[in-house]
Amino acid sequence: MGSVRRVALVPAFNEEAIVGRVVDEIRAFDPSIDVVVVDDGSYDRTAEVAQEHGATVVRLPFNLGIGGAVQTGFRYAFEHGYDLAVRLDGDGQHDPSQLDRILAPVLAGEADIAVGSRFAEEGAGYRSSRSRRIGIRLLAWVVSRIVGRRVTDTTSGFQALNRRAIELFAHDYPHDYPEVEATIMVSRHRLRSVEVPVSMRERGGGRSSITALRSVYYMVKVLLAIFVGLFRRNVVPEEGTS
Ligand SMILES: Nc1nc2c(ncn2[C@@H]2O[C@H](COP(=O)(O)OP(=O)(O)OP(=O)(O)O)[C@@H](O)[C@H]2O)c(=O)[nH]1
Ligand SMILES: [Mg+2]
Repeated sequence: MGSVRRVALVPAFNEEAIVGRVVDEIRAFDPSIDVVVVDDGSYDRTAEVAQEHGATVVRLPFNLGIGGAVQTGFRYAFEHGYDLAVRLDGDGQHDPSQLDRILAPVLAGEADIAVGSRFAEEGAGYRSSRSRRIGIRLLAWVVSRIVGRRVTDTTSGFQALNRRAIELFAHDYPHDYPEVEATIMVSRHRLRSVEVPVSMRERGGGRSSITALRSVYYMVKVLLAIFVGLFRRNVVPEEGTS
């Protein structure tokens, strides 16, 4: 892996409590990887903490939301010529010591994008509220039907991507419920995507964007977004635009 130009992209919104540890742990896994924290208009010290821990920080002028933050990261990766990117949440849920699992299929040239799944293994012990679990199953079923392969974790942001996938997401990334729609986008662009079993932690600090009450609302909206997305034109031509 030594010669591959690689970057870790970390979207973070008000994650001052944990983002420093996330940066340190990524470095512990791979001391020579570049770490880029996209600070999504935080009102706390997220940007300062990330910088103190040696990350490059891209500061958005105001809170764009997760999709905008993630696409900013991919643009950075594309424009700076990275061949390989990993993406981890800034709240500490993705364990950098498991990066080798998601990197393996991409480095082997078997996939353009590999996604860590909490639910790929039977009986995987990820704790979540009941309403959220039902929602997760329903979404997984809908998305699997659309993309024609089994997807178990439609909202996972723990991902490894090669240059082709970086290029696609640099040019076009959904903003509302990005991971779910992005999975479908990847399939429509005929990129090769695989799921890899991982374990995820509970949040290390801060606050989740999805409270129990909002789960149902989230489900209805995301299903609508998927439906609308089916009629969406592919923005990026099939052969790369670079
Ligand atoms: N909530 C939220 N998170 C953002 C935003 N922009 C970037 N992020 C980051 O995106 C990542 C995912 O957000 P989370 O709120 O943890 O979403 P989640 O992981 O699906 O939900 P939990 O499982 O409850 O943590 C975190 O690293 C956030 O810091 C934003 O506008 N809102
Ligand atoms: Mg999270």
